[in-house]
Amino acid sequence: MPEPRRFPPGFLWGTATAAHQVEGGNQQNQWAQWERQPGRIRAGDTAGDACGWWRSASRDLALAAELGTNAHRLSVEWSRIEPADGRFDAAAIGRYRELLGELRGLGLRPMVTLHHFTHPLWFEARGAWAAADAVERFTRFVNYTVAALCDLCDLWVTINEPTIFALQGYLLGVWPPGRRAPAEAVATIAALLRAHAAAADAIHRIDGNLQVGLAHHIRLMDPASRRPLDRLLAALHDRVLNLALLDALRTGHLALPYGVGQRITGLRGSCDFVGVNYYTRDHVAFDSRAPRAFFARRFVPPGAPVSAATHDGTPYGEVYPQGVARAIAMAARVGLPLYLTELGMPDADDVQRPAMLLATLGAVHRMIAAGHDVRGVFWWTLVDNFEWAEGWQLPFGLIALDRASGARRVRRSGALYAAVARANALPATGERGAE
Ligand code: IFM
Repeated sequence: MPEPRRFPPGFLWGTATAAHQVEGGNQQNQWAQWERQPGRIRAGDTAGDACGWWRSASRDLALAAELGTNAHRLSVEWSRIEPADGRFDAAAIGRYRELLGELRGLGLRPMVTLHHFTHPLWFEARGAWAAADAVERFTRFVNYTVAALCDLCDLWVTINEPTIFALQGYLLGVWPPGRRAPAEAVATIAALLRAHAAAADAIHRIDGNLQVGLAHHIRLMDPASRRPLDRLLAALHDRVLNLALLDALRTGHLALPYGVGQRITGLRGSCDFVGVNYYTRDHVAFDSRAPRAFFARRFVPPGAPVSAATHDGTPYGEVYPQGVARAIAMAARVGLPLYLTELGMPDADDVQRPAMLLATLGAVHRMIAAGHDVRGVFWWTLVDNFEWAEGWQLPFGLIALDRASGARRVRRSGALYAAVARANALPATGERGAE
């Protein structure tokens, strides 16, 4: 009889959220300001009360425990903890202590992200990451926060998806601050890597046992054909989005296109683990009419399975769960243990997600069996929440949220995740989806 596919003992089965997407009532960060500008967010949505976690997350955290998970990744909201430059709010820290205490009480090991796309309005007004003292300001916040919470959490992510934050906000202009300036995008990534290195050093000084990483979004880039120009463009986009950051972590130097070899103090050796956020892949074709997109057209080939549509009608992405294996292999070049800090897809009716979930976890299992040091999975996300420029239109949750009534309903994929998490194993047979 075939054996269940077991994961290593102590494997973390988690879900992931971010402060602005679930807490509600965050008005003092640059995203809330962006949401107030007409036309920025699909259907005019705002995060609003989100999932109400600032008042109480108890119901959702209890559901996370009922799902059999043993970990949860959340982020802290800098604008709550430091509402004015240099002024810290003990009550906000108190609330985060309560949240972390609640998680631990439910048997969920917390992983805390310090910067997940949002920062205070006062930081933005000072020039955000372009300011000469941005790294110092961030490190001061990190020192305060980690010192206040480290007895409750030993897994820390400094910055979530530096490349996505910089490209969306400073190159494509679809996120705050709405800039379309390639040089600023590159400078922002460099500044975020400096901030990460300084934060990691601060965290390790507070307690050498704390584990620190950065969460990197890997979006696979495949050439649309064997034509040399398609291959060249796919390789270039792969470098910009995926490889340059991993190489910077490995070497401690800024690689093209973020820099020309400049060393970043403390970057090499800053991480104890690398966090990988994987969702999908693009096909890349040379397109002479697309100079703004660096002469590339990125698309999903006709006929490929796709997830829900974004505001412009294009899908969020191809459903390509087996790609997680390639993302793991790619991140392994840094030579550190890995956590899959986000995996998921938007699927309101949960038609595709169950098979995609099992196929994804099957691929993770194969990579572990092949010797990769993957220590846990944090599914994005626990409960439907505010999806940035897509507003409330892309539900990623294992739990569906009815915003009108506040009701929660565990989706079928939630029940499947629960079965795998509880068993710490995938079934040998059964629903295996597109594996
Ligand atoms: O919701 C986001 C999250 O904040 C960062 N990674 C991708 C998710 C889905 O788009």
